Amino acid sequence: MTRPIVLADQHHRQHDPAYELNAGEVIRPRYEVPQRVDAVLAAVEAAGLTVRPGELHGDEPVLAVHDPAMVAYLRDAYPAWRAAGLPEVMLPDTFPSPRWARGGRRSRHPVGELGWWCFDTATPLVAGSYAAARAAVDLALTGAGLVVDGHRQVYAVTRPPGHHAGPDYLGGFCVLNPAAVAARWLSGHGRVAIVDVDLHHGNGTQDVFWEDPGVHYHSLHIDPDHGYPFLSGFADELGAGPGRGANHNVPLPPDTDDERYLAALDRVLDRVARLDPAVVVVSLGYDPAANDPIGELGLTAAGFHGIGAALRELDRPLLLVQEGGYALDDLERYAAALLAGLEGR
Ligand code: SP5
Ligand code: ZN
Repeated sequence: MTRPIVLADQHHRQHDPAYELNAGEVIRPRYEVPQRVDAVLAAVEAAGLTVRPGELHGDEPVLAVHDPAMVAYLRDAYPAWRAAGLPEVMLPDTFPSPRWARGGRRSRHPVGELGWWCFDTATPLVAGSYAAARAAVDLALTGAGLVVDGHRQVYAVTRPPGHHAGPDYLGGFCVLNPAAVAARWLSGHGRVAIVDVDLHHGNGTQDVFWEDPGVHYHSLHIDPDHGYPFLSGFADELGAGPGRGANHNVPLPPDTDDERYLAALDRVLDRVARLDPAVVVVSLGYDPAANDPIGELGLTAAGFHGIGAALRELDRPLLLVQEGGYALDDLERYAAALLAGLEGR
């Protein structure tokens, strides 16, 4: 029996801002921290799984998802920000109101420019953030390559996360969208389904594939009336054009427990099985946990075991890509449970 391949390396550590904002308040310690990867890897090591690093990939698959102007901006923004005398942590505070669209005119001021690309004040950037996000994309693409080579379960332990980053915007702790880049690349090899079990709706992934019938996006998440990202993730968002019907949102009420969550996941996975995808990309968050510091759902470790087991039962090649999960003291336990479920233990 082949065991999951785990992909991780050290590049993510370059993304480690000194603080975050939460509803305008300075947060220390932060939620989206390097220790999250360490906790998952502790579970990986305890399970006796081997870890491999990512391999470098060119920009082409990135530019098949993200606006080249945004990628160029992210690559070069930090020095310009600092040269303007701005703080060590880049955060926007001014956003284009819809009335200011003016044919897409963009600010030439570094603060205005950041507010154009980034949709919230919760996504701090530092000098190494782009390199870290780009390395996370490399990790997901390395995983996609392994899946195409015949590996049945690959888990890319990426950070920063990605599913809130869209074609031409970033936010929600996300800079680039590794799962979306991998899924679009994989769709050159057959039909792809994404199953997003992060607590939050993956608005970015939804927008990337909104008109794309080759990648079906399915997400279970906190009802946007009760949690972030507030304006995306409703059940009536179905996709458009040739992608209409290929987007499937399952908003869940606060405190949804293991049993109700897994019942909803089963219904989603029935649809995925009927689609008969060549590959299933899983946007994996541990933030549906009851004790997640920013979460509203009610899962326990048994719930994550159930998610792993249900994914295993799909019997499709799986590429799991790490998204959120912030209960630092319990992430190892949640990852261990998920891996056990995946392996049929
Ligand atoms: C990838 C991912 O999980 N991104 C999440 C981004 C969430 N950002 C805003 C979170 C607001 C949480 N506010 C609730 C605080 C409760 N103490
Ligand atoms: Zn999340």
